This record gives sequence, C-alpha cells and structure tokens, in this order.
Amino acid sequence: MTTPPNLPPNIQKLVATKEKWAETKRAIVGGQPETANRLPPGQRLVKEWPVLDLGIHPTVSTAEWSLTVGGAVAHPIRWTFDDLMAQEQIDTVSDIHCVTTWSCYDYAWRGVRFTTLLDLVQPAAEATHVMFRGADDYTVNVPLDYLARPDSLIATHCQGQPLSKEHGGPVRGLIPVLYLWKSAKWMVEMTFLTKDAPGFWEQRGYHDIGDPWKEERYR
Ligand SMILES: Nc1nc2c(c(=O)[nH]1)N[C@H]1C(S)=C(S)[C@@H](COP(=O)(O)O)O[C@H]1N2
Ligand SMILES: [Mo]
Repeated sequence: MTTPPNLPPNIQKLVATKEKWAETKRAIVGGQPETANRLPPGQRLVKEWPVLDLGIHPTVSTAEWSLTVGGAVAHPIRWTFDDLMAQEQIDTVSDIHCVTTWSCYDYAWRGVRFTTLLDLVQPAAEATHVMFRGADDYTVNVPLDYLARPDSLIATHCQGQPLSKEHGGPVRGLIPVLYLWKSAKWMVEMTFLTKDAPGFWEQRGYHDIGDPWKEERYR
C-alpha cells in the first residue's frame, strides 16, 4: 500500500510506521498457533519472566561486546555493538516458553533480525545448523531454518528497556518458537555448521530441536 500523497508529511510518516508494525505483527501472528492453543502442552502461564542459567552472569559492556560469525559462510564477520546498531532494528511481540514449564505472553522485543545477518554472511549451501556461544561459554545448536523466521532476533531490548544482564544483556539470541534454552544469552559467537552437533544441554539429555508445540523437551 502507498500512503495517499495529499496527507501532511507527519501523518504520512505515522501511517508508514503503523503499516510497518502491521507487517511485522502479521508475520508473527501468522507463525503462531491459534489463540485457543496459545499455551503449548504441559506449560503454565506466569506473569514474571524468571532468570535461568548456569549461575554465572558475565558482565559484558556494549563497548566490549562483539559478535563473531564464522564457519560455513561466504563472508565471516565480526560486529561491534555500533555495527549491530547500524542495522535495521525491528520491534516484535512474542511469547516465550521455557522447558521448565513456564511461559510468558506478549513480551515486546527489539533487535536485529537474524535474516539481516544471514544476508550479509551468506551461509554455504551445505550449512544446516548454527552453534551459538555465550560469553559464559554456554553453547546451543539450532537448525538454520529457525533463524530465517521474522520473529527470530538478535535481541537488545525487552519491554522498552535495554536487556538486563540477568536476561543476557547487552545482546542475546531470541528464537521464540523454540524453548528458551535455544536462545543464547550474552551471545558473542555464531558458528555455521554443515552437520549437526549438540550444545551444552543437548549433550545432557535435552532434545536436539526443542519445539514446545511438539513437547520436544528431552531426547
Ligand atoms: N549464555 C547462556 N545462555 C543461556 C543459558 C545459559 O546458561 N547461558 N541458559 C539457557 C536456558 S537453560 C534457559 S531456560 C534460558 C533462560 O533465559 P532467562 O534467564 O532469560 O529466562 O536461557 C538460555 N540461554
Ligand atoms: Mo532452561
């Protein structure tokens, strides 16, 4: 749709912004199950987002932070926080689901889509998975398809605030269609793989994919 040209410029801008929102939300709503089945099987709804990790909360300042992307890609890159901020920032609203059975609805996220990164690095045709690493050396593997979703973000903000250190700030992965263990906090490295390999929890009995709608909790 194009905005009627007879509208004042400030209104045109407003319409364009709201139109963009609708696009983003439609993409996300389209990817989500029916409202009646919004809570995945075996989950319960909680109001407050719990903190869950290995107990180490590395302090990573935005000045120190960088994301190293390599492995099976045509163009390996290293982004500083400024490089990340120079990319298109996207706002989404997504539910989150933890394998420990809590879910939260309607969290507002801001970040850069993984697709923006994929366009730049150009994964090899043989690339099938990505191994994420956090600054605490946590690792997690994710099939490439899940990064191509419009709601999968390199997240920097939640509920209008910079992501807290406890929840993985300044930068974490966010793949809301998978259980939250697939979303690496303090995300500093992505390695593209041509064959699947287990991450920290996948080596310890957790499911390789982790789709909450299929209750893929354990292997
Ligand atoms: N770097 C890092 N990322 C991590 C973890 C971790 O220990 N280190 N824990 C994972 C697990 S098991 C869960 S359930 C979620 C919890 O995210 P939250 O603490 O923001 O709720 O982060 C995931 N990402
Ligand atoms: Mo977890």
